Formats: sequence, C-alpha cells, structure tokens
Amino acid sequence: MSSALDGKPAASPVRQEFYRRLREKNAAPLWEVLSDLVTPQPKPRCVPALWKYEDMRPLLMESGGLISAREAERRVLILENPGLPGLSQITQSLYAGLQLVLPGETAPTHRHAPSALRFVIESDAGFTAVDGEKTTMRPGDFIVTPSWTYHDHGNAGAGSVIWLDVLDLPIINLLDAGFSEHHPQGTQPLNGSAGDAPAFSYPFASSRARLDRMRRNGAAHPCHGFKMPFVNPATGAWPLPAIATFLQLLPQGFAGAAHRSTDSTVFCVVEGQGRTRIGETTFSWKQHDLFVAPSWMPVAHASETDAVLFSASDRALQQTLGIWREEAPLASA
Ligand code: GTQ
Repeated sequence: MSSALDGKPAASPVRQEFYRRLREKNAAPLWEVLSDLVTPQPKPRCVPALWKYEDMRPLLMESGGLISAREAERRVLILENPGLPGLSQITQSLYAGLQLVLPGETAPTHRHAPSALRFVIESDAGFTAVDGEKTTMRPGDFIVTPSWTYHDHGNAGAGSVIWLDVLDLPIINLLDAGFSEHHPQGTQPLNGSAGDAPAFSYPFASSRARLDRMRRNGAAHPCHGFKMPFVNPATGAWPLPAIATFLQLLPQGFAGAAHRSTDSTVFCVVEGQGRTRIGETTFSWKQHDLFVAPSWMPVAHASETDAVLFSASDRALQQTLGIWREEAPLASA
C-alpha cells in the first residue's frame, strides 16, 4: 500500500483549507512533505562538476591584479557547485576554493570556528603559520588548520603560491556556531623554531612514498586503487573532526569498478591523467584539475598514466553520527 512516505496524498479543498489554518499557527502537515524529508536514499542537490586548472589558473592570476591578499583577507576563488548556486558550497557540507598568495604578500592572521585544510598546488616558498608554528608549503602537502587556531599565509618566493582550501563552513553555519576574529596584533608572533613538519602538516614526500609501499606490498582495490586515509599520528583519528582526507594511486591503465558512498567527495588531481564517471557524466582530468562527486552517485575512476588523487569529504562527521555507508563495488554491478 502506498503511503505519504512514497509521495504526497491528494490535497482536497478541505485538506488545503486545514493546511492554511495550520500555517497561521506555525504548524504544517508532515504527510505533505514526508517523502522529501525522509527519503528512501540520498537526493543530493549537489551535482557532478569539474574545474579545469587551465581555466581556473588564469582567473586566479587575474584576481591577483585586482585585489591584494591584505584587502581581500583571503584571495580565493570559490569552487561553487552548480547545483547549489549562490551558496558558496562545493557539496552540501563543504566549502572549497583556490587561494592565491603573490610574492611578498601575507594574508592577515585570523581564526574562525570552521576547520580548514590546504592542499598545495603550486609553491616554491609559500608558508602557513598555525598557532605560532610556521611550515613551508610544497606541492602535494596537506596542511590542517583546526577550529579556532590562529593562522596566516605568506609567500617568500618569486612564484605564485596556489592551494585548494576545503572548510567545513556549511556545517558550522548549519549549526549557527560561526565565530571569527583577527589576531589582536595583526600578525601572530611565531614560536622561534621553524619546524619543517609540525603536527598540522602532512608533507607530500612521505604520503607519496606510502602509496608506493602500498603498491609494492599488495593488490589494488577494485574501485579505489591504492588509497590511503590521512590519520592524525597522535590520536589515530581523522586529522579534522568533520573532514576525512585521502591520497590514492591509480596505476596506469587502472579501470576501477563503480562504487558509491554517502560522503560527497572533492577530488584534486595531483599527478597524471584519467577519467572519472560520476552517474551519467564522465570527466577527463589531468594534473591540478578538481572535481566533485555527489553522495550516493556511482563513481568509477580510470587512469591513462599512473595517477594520484587527493580527496576530501565529510566522512569523518558521518562516521561520528554512525550514518556513513559505502557500496564498493556496487552491489548491482
Ligand atoms: O585561509 O583562512 O578559502 O578563512 C575561506 C575562508 C580560506 C583561510 C578560505 C578562510 C580561509
């Protein structure tokens, strides 16, 4: 028998008149909205999308001529999901953007409730300082800025410094728990020793070496190739409380089986080229391109060369809530 879980019951004139009186009392009939509210499976508004670095880099450089890092606070081009227009979101739960720091610039020290991660795309001598500790940014480095830690970014080199930002901003704003402030001294003081790999940095050289070890020691996963979760070495937990991050190697000629999971995922191509099918859409990608796969849509990766993908999703939060699901490979495949 069909019920309001499957679709809306007919709205007769008597029912409609009743609903009108409910609205006046700030109440509403659940059975009119139940099938959209309690869905049999995820219905993301987020859609598959690809940002080609060859399109984005010139725009980012153009922004560099229009506004300074100081005036902008953060000179970032938001990667906005076309299914979520105007919301500054790449998925329902995550914000992402490409940030540029030009030679000699410093983005002011501030802190905020949302947690952030940086995945470095271009940098000779970029640096970021978190809670008084400065670290060099090198291509492929993954750096976290935990909630409410003071941070600033700079560029001591001659070339542009560009990275991917991912923040759990939509989650913090969903909870109406957002705070932010500048450092009272404008730029935070540093703790003397400029550590090369402080606790908040996951340098590329060691994560890339880890992928090579996985490749030597075992077989590729049929969907994910060789995929490594980033883990906080001090706690064994995800590096950030809401955001899970991964690095994966797809060996040349890899043709991954379709899989799906409830964590909409942002990908950044670190090395190589290939294709990813997401639902009905296929994206061809190469180094530095970015793409997003919505929750529960089938995803299948294929590589033409050895390829490395960085990815970030809200899996950490979903696991805390006990709701994360994955089918890898798809049960129907
Ligand atoms: O670097 O602190 O992309 O505060 C958006 C907001 C980056 C940052 C963003 C931010 C930052």
